[in-house]
Amino acid sequence: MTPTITAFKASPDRGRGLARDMQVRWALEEVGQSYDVRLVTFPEMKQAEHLARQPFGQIPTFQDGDLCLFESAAIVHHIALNHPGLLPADEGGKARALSWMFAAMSTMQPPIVEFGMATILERDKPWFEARQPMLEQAVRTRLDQLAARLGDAEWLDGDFSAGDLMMVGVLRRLGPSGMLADYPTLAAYVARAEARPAFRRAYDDQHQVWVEASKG
Ligand code: GTB
Repeated sequence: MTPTITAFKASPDRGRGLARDMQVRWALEEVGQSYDVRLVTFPEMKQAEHLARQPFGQIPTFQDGDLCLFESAAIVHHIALNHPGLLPADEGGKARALSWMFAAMSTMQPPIVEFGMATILERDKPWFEARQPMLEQAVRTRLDQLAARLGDAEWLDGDFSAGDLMMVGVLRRLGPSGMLADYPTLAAYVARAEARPAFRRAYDDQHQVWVEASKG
């Protein structure tokens, strides 16, 4: 059966692949699983039909037969468990890849998203000038630690895995800030991931959705 995912009909990121359907598309491309996409508007995401798929009224979701999943990391993990290509064969390697997926979502993502959202939403607020350096430092602390662990390695733990896919998905949200330029090994890590054919296919597909939406 061909799974169906949900994605923004008109993504606020203007097709830059920063919304989280990108990670699901990328995982499906990595394992060679074709998929359908149901595009949803913001109002549709808050209606009962979509809330049954995603209780918080968000994208992405993943439906395969009777199984309906939400949370991008859970979806990518499910794909990785059910297809070869995104997890090592040994149990220890699988568990470590899951650690990196959690690290991406729980340790790296919160300061990165908070910094990004403050840049967009709080620029005109009186506290912005005082708060932003603190938020930036919180991101830099995590980038320093991640760069120290990655060193000169190609990927976080052996071959490319779902852990790298989720980590790169989070790091890409720093793109507009230019901050990664201060971390050459992390910038090269992201560039290596973005050069993967599966990433390119996923990126192009979601970008095309934006192109169509912007035609009105
Ligand atoms: N924890 C959930 C997951 O990982 O699946 C979070 C899902 C989520 O945040 N979904 C967002 C959403 O549906 C889209 S991806 N938001 C609508 C809502 O909450 O009403 C987050 C996102 C949105 C926009 C940009 N952007 O414009 O750059 C980047 C990322």
